[in-house]
Amino acid sequence: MKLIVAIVQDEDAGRLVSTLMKEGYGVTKLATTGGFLRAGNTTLIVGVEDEKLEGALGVVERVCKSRKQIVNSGVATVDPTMLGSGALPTNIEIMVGGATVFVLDVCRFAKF
Ligand code: 2BA
Repeated sequence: MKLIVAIVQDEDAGRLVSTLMKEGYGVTKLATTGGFLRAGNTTLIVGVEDEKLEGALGVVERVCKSRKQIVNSGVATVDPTMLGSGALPTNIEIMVGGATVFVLDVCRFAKF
C-alpha cells in the first residue's frame, strides 16, 4: 500500500477531491500553507493499494493545472538605501499549480 501526499492549489482542490472520490479513492483534505508564498494551499492524503497508485496519480495530473502568478517576494535583492529612489521592484513571476506529490510506502494500515 502507498500513501500519496499531494500539495495542490485551493482552486483545484474541490474538483480533485470529487474526481478522486468518484473514481473510488479515499481522500483526506487538509488546509495548509506554502512556506514560500505564505498563502493557503491544500494537501490531500490518499491511501491506495499498489495497483491503484498510477490511476490516482493520473487523476492528480489531469485535474491540477500549472499557471503563472505574479507575487511580491517581499525580499529585495539589493539594499534600497544604495539606490536614489529606494524603490525596488520585488514582484516576480512564478509558476504555481500543478501538484507537488510525494509517494510513501505504508508499513501498516489499520482502522480501529
Ligand atoms: P510554496 O512554498 O508557497 O511555493 C509556491 C510556489 O512558489 C512553488 O510552486 C514555486 O513555483 C515557487 N517557489 C517556491 N520556493 C521558491 C523560491 N525559493 N524561489 C522562487 N520560487 C519559489 P511549487 O514548487 O509547485 O510548490 C507548491 C507548494 O508545494 C509549495 O508552496 C509548498 O507548499 C509545497 N512544496 C513544494 N515543494 C515542497 C517540498 N520539497 N516539501 C514540502 N512541500 C513542498
